[in-house]
Amino acid sequence: MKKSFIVIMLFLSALMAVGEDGYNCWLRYVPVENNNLLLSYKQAASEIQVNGTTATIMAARYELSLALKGLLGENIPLTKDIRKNGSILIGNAGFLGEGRKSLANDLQKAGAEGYLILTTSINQKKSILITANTDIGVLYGVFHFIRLLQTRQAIAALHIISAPRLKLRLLNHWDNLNRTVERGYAGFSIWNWHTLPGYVDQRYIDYARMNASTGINGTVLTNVNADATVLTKPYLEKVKALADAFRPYGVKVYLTARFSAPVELGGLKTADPLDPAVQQWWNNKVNEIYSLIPDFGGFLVKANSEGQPGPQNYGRSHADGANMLADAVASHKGIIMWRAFVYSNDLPDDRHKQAYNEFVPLDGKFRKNVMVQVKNGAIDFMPREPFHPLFGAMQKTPVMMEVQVTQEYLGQGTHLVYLSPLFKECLDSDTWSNGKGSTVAKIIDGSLDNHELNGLAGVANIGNDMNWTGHPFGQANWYALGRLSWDHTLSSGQIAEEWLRMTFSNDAAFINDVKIMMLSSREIMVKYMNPCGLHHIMATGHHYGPGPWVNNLARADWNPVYYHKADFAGIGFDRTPSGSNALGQYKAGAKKLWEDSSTCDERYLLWFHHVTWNHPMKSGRTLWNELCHQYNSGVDSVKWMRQVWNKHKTRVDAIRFRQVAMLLEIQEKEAAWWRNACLLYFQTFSKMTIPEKYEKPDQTLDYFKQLKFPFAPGN
Ligand code: BDP
Repeated sequence: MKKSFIVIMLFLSALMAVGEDGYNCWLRYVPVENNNLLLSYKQAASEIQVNGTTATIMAARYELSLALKGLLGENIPLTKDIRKNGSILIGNAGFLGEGRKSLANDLQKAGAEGYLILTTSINQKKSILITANTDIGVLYGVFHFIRLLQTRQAIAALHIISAPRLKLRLLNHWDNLNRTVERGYAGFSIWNWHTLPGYVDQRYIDYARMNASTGINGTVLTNVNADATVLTKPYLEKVKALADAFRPYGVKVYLTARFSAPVELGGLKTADPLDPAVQQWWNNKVNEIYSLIPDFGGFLVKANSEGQPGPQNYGRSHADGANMLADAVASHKGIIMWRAFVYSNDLPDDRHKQAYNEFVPLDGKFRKNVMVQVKNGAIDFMPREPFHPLFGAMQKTPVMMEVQVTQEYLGQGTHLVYLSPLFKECLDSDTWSNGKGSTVAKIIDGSLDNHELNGLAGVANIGNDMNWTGHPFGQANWYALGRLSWDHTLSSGQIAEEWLRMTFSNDAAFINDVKIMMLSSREIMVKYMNPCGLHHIMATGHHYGPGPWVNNLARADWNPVYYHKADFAGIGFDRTPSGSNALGQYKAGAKKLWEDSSTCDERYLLWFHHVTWNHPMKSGRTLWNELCHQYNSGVDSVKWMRQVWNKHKTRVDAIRFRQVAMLLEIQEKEAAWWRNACLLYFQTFSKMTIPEKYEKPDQTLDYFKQLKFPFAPGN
């Protein structure tokens, strides 16, 4: 062998030994390091019997074999009939014959998508049975079982019954057909429309695996700012190829429907939803889609919002528009997710109030297969918002929640911000719609108002970067979306711990520290970006970095000054009856938390009140000093996050360690940028000094104002 060849090989193997590229996300099947545990796992998994041959059961078999090989370090043989103690049987309960009867109760609890994992006796041999009423339930059960091993749980006596609390567990991709991703920070779209349908990238299958492992069961492939081209025949064939790739994993495909498609594609003069020719056009289009994709999920629609066409262009209501599409998909069991993210420049009213005012009168007017999709907060995916007042206000309509997994306003691709606490904060909020305890979670899971149709969607943070999400910790937010949509009662801590164990390491010291860092990260981001209820003070267009001074945009409610209303007297948006009275859209129980500026939960103070710079805060500080304190403590906390991470250098592979370390360094700089720019700007109104003990801004306000980022991603 040539010497140079050997040197290259050594170099390559050294490289491979030091790092991981993150592609496998949490489906990393690395050897179990504890010998006792390894032995017990080997004893419990000495052979596998698989009942069934469908594509979904084959996917389950593939995953289980792959995982066991990686975790246990050996190929586990398949058997047709269990002969040994310590076997695993996977399969649909339909194969269990008489044995099924004894499981009737458990199977009933598992429902259509849930599963059982039981330690039991099969052929008089101690075995683990993973079964369900459906094949997809079996696959979910297999992923759960694998997770037990990945997180090093004991598996000697299992009795697990699990069923999803939500029916629709969706990703919303804001991916354009040219492969740019609106608000995407992880490269280009993973959908390579040009090479589809002929070329089905392995990545599509791995995407489906990742989703199924968390319970995600649907994906909207295209941007809500929709392009009608995706509804043309050649593109529908590409969509079909994706649907075929995802189907074994239970991931249904949905598309965004551009409301003006009948005009743009069909050559009609109108897209009026009450026009029979328009209705016919959609019926034909829908039939065409279902002839290619029999289990097509339906449409997500952004209409009459931010320049998108919609029924109001023809003097019709959102219900008229949604119902027309709902009628077209109904016979195919399709659904329409109609977004409530609407606000109009022509209305001088507080943007906070507009969706509620528009949609509440339509409650009860939608077809059965329409869901209204509402963002978690009333404005727009801010670091902290009160829950959207539409939750609990449309009891006759299934309302689903939309959260942003991609971090448009939450640090984009450079900040480590674990979002489960944000999602849970909204889910756990009490709307008081049916008295105390009417949480957003109970509204979106349908239990409060008895809705069969229910769901949660997250705007995806996925792109074609090697590790899918750009920031390695972005994967945790994708994972958390899936886990919470399966079971919103899980705690953020449990989800973080599972994810850390599977993605990085089972080392206790590492998990303890990094979990605390993850759980604190959202609050830290709020402090250095939007403390005390500030919101929408980011720079224009790309939304990267601070821009509280911006006051020159075409629409009043696009300008940060519209939201913070800083003046010489004070700061904040008065949403009490003396101001916009957005508070009036909440029930008394919820309102109570916020209505009085002297008792208001301070995390929302400037969201609901305009208060003086000297307003006394619970800390004993004035508002101005509190803002200085919070901005500084946010920055200091990012320094702490860096220390936590650096402490665990030896516990993480070198590549991912360095990626996170570099990103945390950027995060610290950007946190200081937010602090300095915001304090200097607000100081022009407060005329107060930044207390001595805090670090002084290193640049002038003018410097921050002139920063430009013409090629910032996601715009
Ligand atoms: C805003 C985003 C914009 C989206 C819009 C939406 O900046 O890119 O199109 O939300 O949700 O936050 O429709």
